Amino acid sequence: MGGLFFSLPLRHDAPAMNQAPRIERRASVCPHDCPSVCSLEVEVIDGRSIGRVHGAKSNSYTAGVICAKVARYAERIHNPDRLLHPLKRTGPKGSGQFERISWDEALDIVAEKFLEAERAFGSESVWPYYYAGTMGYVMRDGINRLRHVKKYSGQYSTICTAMSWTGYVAGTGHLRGSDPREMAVSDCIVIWGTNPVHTQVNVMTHAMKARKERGAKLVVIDIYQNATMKQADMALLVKPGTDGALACAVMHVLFRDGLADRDYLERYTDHPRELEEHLRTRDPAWASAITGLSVEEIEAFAKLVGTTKRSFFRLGFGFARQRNGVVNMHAAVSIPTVTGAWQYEGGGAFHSNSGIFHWNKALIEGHDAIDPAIRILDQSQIGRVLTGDAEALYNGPPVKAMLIQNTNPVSVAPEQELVKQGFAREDLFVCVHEQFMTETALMADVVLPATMFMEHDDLYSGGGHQHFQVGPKLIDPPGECRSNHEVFRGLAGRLGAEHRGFAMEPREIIDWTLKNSGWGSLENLEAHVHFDAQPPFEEAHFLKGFGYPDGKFRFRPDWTAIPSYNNGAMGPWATMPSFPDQWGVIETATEEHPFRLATSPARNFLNSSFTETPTSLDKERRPEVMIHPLDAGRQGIADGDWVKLRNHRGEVYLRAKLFDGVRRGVLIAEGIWPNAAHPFGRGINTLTGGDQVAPYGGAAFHDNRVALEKADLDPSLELPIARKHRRTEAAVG
Ligand SMILES: Nc1nc2c(c(=O)[nH]1)N[C@H]1C(S)=C(S)[C@@H](COP(=O)(O)OP(=O)(O)OC[C@H]3O[C@@H](n4cnc5c(=O)[nH]c(N)nc54)[C@H](O)[C@@H]3O)O[C@H]1N2
Ligand SMILES: Nc1nc2c(c(=O)[nH]1)N[C@H]1C(S)=C(S)[C@@H](COP(=O)(O)OP(=O)(O)OC[C@H]3O[C@@H](n4cnc5c(=O)[nH]c(N)nc54)[C@H](O)[C@@H]3O)O[C@H]1N2
Ligand code: SF4
Ligand SMILES: [Mo]
Repeated sequence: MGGLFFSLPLRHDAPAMNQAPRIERRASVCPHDCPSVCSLEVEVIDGRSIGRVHGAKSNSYTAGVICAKVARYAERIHNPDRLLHPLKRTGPKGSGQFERISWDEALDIVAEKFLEAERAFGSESVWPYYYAGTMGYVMRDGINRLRHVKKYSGQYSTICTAMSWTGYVAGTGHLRGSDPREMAVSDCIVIWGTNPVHTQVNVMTHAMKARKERGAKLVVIDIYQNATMKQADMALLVKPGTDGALACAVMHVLFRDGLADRDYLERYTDHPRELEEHLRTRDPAWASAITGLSVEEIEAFAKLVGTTKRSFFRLGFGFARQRNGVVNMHAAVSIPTVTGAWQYEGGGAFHSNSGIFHWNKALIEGHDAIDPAIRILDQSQIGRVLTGDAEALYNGPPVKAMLIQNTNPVSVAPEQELVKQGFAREDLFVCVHEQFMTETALMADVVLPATMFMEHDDLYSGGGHQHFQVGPKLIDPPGECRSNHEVFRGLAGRLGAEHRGFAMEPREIIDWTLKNSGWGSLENLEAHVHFDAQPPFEEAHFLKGFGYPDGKFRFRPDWTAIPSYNNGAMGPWATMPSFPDQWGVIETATEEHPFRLATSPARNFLNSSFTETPTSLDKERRPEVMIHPLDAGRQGIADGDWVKLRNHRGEVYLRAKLFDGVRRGVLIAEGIWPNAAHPFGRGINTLTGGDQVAPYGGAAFHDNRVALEKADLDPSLELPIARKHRRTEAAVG
């Protein structure tokens, strides 16, 4: 491994009159919340601005390929709508009326409000809230240092990974798996509940290589014919939340037809014979009735993975965003364990490598200041927390003041009606540190302008691969933008928060973190550009045993004691099945709410990011919901009509898109569009729930029962797309 450091000026086409710009190609790494964490080569023009962004060929996972939205990053970093100066609210909350103030004044206000809340309601009434808008460790997680030192309420980060990680680790005991580059030497790649063509394009690079070079079969399991399924050799279109049934029937066939590796099972797993017995009644006919697949499809899939030793299960986040998602993830990772595929190169399973880096975040997060008595509030329940739900507050004080970084909860969090009510509270002080005037920033009292990744130094590691890398500061930020670290610092001084981390520069923190995690030093890392931390084959494939004391994979996990993600059991954990099964806790359709809605990711947005770039908006066009033509016809809905989706949480308007690649009774709304792109400013998360998924929480974004009806809105109504986040009520009239 290793790579080149591209600092030689490369000449591009010279403009006709002026001197040719000086273009350097500099190494960087994509900071966005995407498992691909691509290694980048950025064209830096005259040391001041950014040109094209390329995928690094020197990184064996990125392999020179990145997504289109980051290739055109100049559109985001040099966007005229970027926040450039601190702002103070002058009109009512959400009015968008702000005035420019100085950084000193802004930080003084925030500090004063935090101290005031602390005096009146205790330190837990301040809630720093953040997420993965940047995946850089210094900038993303440094907020926890301030929180620990000041004893502010903590955040239990459930919104994304709580279900999928738990389900996977329940079986394997470790958050790691077969080297994802091994997909290229696999004979069968099962892409399950992820849409990599949209969400992590590099999976396709390696999978397609196997297909081209070895004739590998590509199986895609999803609930609609998404962009990835269009490329599949075997497309399994299941009903939402039924993957547990499919996995059980597959394993039933494997045992029934002698395709289970019994020697492997005896050696490496906890209860193989009980599992076989348990599966005896879970046959393909049983699963067919649940999943909607035919018996033949299930038999064919089971036979394929049972007879192809090098079968690679690439398990995504999406199918775990169902209320039974943890059980389904665990059931899926049980399949390569029954076949023994883990033993072969190109075989086994992969979900995330986040466990291989063993980062020591003590300095970044200020672990020496942790007080275990301080409550930790559930990120996904922000709507309930801010509206005073006693259970969500652990019967503690209300939240009175917040600092929000790298996340846009007014758009992305479930139970949007509650979230909006919370942010509208006059007695809640909110400071949002952002790159754009997001819908959360619009609700703030103080808005601070943030740097982007090429404007500060940070350290990143890949969840979907095995490299880590530093993304250095390449250009100066525009206006008065400051990094997250500078904000912690500025506030720490004013709040009397003492910690050596606040006095250190990001590069010093990175160096300390590398050294204390066993990964050399900053100097060494920069000399290599990126470092390949892939564990040895035997470890990645669990050939020395799985991550439990007896080394055995758990077919029957103790759901209250899964390593790595645990804030105490929550949700309906007590009724979880012991062995893989179809667990009946999803929001099944009812007469009143006869459809099942999933909110899958759009290709040109990344969560709520890139909804501010013109090309992404043009490509996604408008918020739409995919409806089977027969379902639409029954209700007199034509393609392009306005429709209303409604459930007990609220209602949302979008355009109908008739599509026979969804099952009847299933609706798909790709997003996340700004709320303001929908009539009445109600975004898709108005419909999603914040109830905690068992056993450790999380939001079931793809598991919603809804009613569908044709909406009585002017058919020619086109909303001014939310580029400037204009208020839509006026537009709708
Ligand atoms: N372009 C783009 N890229 C992104 C993102 C984005 O919004 N846009 N988001 C980023 C983030 S934060 C994350 S966590 C990752 C997530 O990336 P993924 O792992 O791909 O997960 P999801 O995006 O939640 O959903 C993936 C697929 O799961 C399907 N699905 C939903 N329910 C079920 C089910 O019950 N069974 C099955 N089999 N499939 C189901 C959805 O239809 C969707 O096609 O992507 C990252 N990359
Ligand atoms: N309906 C529905 N809702 C979902 C999902 C879904 O599939 N469907 N997916 C969920 C998932 S998996 C996730 S992870 C969440 C993610 O939701 P968010 O956390 O909101 O995700 P992002 O859009 O990635 O980032 C949020 C913000 O971070 C800002 N930002 C980026 N870098 C920096 C920085 O260095 N400093 C500061 N101060 N700000 C920065 C960006 O400008 C952006 O506005 O959404 C969840 N919501
Ligand atoms: S694929 Fe993901 S990691 Fe790679 S450039 Fe695009 S958003 Fe960034
Ligand atoms: Mo996520």
